[in-house]
Amino acid sequence: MTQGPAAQGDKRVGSLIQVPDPVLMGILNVTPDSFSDGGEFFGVKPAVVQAEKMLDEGAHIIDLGGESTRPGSDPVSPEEELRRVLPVVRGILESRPETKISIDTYRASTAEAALDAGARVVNDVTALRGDSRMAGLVAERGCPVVLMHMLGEPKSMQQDPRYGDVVREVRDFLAGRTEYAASAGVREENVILDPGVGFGKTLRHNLQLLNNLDVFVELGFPVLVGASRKSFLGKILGSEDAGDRLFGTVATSVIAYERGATLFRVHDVRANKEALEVAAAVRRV
Ligand code: HH2
Repeated sequence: MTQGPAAQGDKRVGSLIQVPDPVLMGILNVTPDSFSDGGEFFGVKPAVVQAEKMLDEGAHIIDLGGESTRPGSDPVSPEEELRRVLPVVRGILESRPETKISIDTYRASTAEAALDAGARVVNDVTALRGDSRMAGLVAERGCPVVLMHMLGEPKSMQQDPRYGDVVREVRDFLAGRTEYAASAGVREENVILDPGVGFGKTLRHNLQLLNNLDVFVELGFPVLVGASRKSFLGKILGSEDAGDRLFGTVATSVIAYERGATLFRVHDVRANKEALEVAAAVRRV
């Protein structure tokens, strides 16, 4: 199995991230239907304002998505996805030219256009399975790529997901995807792994993954966690409204950090950043 660069204690991700961990990735969904912030930042101006706010709060990366992958969602057309995200990439870079934008897409055409416009990371929830051109594109551009685990597809993934051993199966899947990425020419220092909280997982599966993140860290690549405001938190807390899950989200960030995760994909940058700064200070003593 491939052992990535983090195995040697190097927290750098490709040519992109040379900041100390933890790395905060602020979520920006320009969709009418995302589970938490759907519709809120639909349109270039509100999206750019939200990106500026997250950058001011200390986000290192803005993760921009134009298609919801919430359970039960339908895909949008490639043209529509591009129409949503491209003006926002341009708008953010016009306002804050140094911004590291990650494009949350599984389509090579969308990723390519966003990279051409100045995005620097590809966040692929299908781990390079959704589009046969994606691996080649990422390899050619030499950009960091997030490889995420998902069981099935968004439309049906939450209908009775089953595993023999969820931690082992997700780990084996991610290890296999790192090998695929390497075979396509993706440099190992550009690979980020993500167990895919909420993507074809029950509450128990999500908790088992969070509790065993060190297993993924041991693969030797930086690990990203995207638990922000997700419905498993609502199941624990009894909160129907995704906006009421901030404190639960912060708990997941600190726990994930303690188990070795490096990148945190969150809606609420300031709260998660402050909690992680405290956790990092404790670790440094
Ligand atoms: N979760 C979502 C979308 N993209 N990417 C990664 N790498 N990891 C995640 O956990 C992840 C992701 C879903 O959350 P969100 O973007 O908030 O909602 P929606 O898909 O409804 O737009």
